[in-house]
Amino acid sequence: MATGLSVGIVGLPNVGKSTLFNALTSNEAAASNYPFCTIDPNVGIVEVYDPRLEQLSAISHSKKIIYAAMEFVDIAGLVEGASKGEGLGNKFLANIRETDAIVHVVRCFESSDVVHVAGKVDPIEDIEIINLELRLADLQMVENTIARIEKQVKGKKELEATLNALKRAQAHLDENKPIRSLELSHEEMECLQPYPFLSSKKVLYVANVSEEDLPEMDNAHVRRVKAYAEAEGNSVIPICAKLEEEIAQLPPTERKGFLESLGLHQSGLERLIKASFQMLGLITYLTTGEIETRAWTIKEGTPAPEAAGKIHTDIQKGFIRAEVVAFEDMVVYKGRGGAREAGKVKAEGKDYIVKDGDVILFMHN
Ligand SMILES: Nc1nc2c(ncn2[C@@H]2O[C@H](COP(=O)(O)OP(=O)(O)O)[C@@H](O)[C@H]2O)c(=O)[nH]1
Ligand SMILES: [Mg+2]
Repeated sequence: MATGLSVGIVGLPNVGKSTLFNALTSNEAAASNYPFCTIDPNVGIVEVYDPRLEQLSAISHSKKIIYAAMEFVDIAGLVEGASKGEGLGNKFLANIRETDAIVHVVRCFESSDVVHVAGKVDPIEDIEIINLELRLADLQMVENTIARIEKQVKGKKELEATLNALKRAQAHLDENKPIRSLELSHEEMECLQPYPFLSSKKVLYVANVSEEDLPEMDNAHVRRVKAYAEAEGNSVIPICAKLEEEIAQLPPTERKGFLESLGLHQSGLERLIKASFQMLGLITYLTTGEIETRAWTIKEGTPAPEAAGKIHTDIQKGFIRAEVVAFEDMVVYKGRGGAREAGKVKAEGKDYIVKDGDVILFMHN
């Protein structure tokens, strides 16, 4: 995968997944640096817009800007019974296994034109249908794995820990709980690491509201989803997918004015991308020069050499130090030279933990 970060869009049929996905990926500015974005019609690569890059690029007179990127996968066909193979269910469940996190779209709009699969709009029931399928698929996987390992375990003590961890996972799923809420020891976590549980993935709910709910994007359905998600420790982003579709068709220069005319400040897609970043604990550091200004995505808490490894493994291996300027200082002192004169360039060693907005020049041999 080109970006190293993939999010699966799930939800019942007719809730607005494809509308949202198409808006994300038809965005004119999107994916210009990612030539592989058309391999699969259900997979799209989206640039993570970040105004800091434009500012830095102007300071450095960069020839190009490369934004961070995220992959979205439109996972269709999840219906009640998917874990039993209903409606090609297993194929779609397999697609989810390959993603890093889940965006769960929930229908919070009433519309007599759009049929609801269950005949009425009830976001909590919808959420629970999907979540149940994910847990059932996990349960099936865990049962098959336990059966297989039990045959091998005789004389192989090292498999016992894995077997015990799998049995704990099984018991948890049997209680109707997602793996994400199972507290695991470090050892158990390592044992379960090879098994891609669907219900262990982080979830962000998108409450798809009607055009009539703009600009507040609040209604009784949304409030129920928020309460439900809060109890689970998950977040909700209210979005009007129909509106996002319209915005994506506008030339980029007209989007802001259009949003503001509706009383909105940010597109739902921007909020969704930001929230996905946050959910995955990701941050961005920056490099800038005449050739390019570029965003690099790392996990929060990444030490400098590993962050450098994103650019090239040679820089990680030969790491000497990181010369770090905070983004704000780059702006105030108009570049690295000015920041240096003002004493704002810090030389950091291999234990330095990279922060969001660090503008870094790596020294290596
Ligand atoms: N009124 C309204 N209709 C929507 C909205 N989002 C999606 N739809 C409609 O709902 C139908 C199903 O949407 P689609 O994105 O194909 O759903 P999917 O099955 O989840 O991929 C389409 O006719 C959309 O135009 C929305 O925010 N408001
Ligand atoms: Mg669809």
